[in-house]
Amino acid sequence: MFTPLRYKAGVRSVIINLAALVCASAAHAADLNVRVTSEAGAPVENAVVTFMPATRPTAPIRFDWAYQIAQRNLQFEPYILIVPVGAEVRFPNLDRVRHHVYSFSNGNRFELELYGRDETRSRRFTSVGVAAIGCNIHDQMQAYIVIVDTPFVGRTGANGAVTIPGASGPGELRVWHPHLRARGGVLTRAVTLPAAGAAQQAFAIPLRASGGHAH
Ligand SMILES: [Cu+2]
Repeated sequence: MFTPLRYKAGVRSVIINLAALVCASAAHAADLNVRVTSEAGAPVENAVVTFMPATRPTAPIRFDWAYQIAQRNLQFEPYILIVPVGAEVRFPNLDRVRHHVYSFSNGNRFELELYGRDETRSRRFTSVGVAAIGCNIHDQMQAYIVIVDTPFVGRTGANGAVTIPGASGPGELRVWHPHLRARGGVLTRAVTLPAAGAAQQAFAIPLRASGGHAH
């Protein structure tokens, strides 16, 4: 017979078991930790790391950040934007002055003629790759849109590290950085990631002098 007390204890143990299950699955999810440094060992910020699994994911790719590059204080924000191929990117102008946004990058050429404050233009990016973004009026304005066809992607922080959740199995790991001295600015490495637990990968990348650019 179930007494109310034993029933309560039963519910509690079910809750505890559920919590244990959730913790266990979080601990066993395949996390890919990648550290990117210069050849001298300094952390490299703004490197985009992608993992392309041998078995291509078929689900639509969606990221939880805004597909947007704003113009504010004569700078693009953010400096690096990652979007899935086919995404429409907005370019709101939050400055008092007008900007003329363009890219000459192969497959992603576009030009947004001069437009002014609080106006927005948008543009769809249909080619996987990198679109270097500039402004015809302000040479110092620079940004990059990295267009990807994999959900396993991230950008390194100031500590040169990025964690890409859910990546597992065989595939190709790629590191791109605007100043990386390699063909297309990309280094690749074939890897086989474990199905569970955390995997560690490290890249020491050759960098071009950045020409004094803040990034
Ligand atoms: Cu401008």
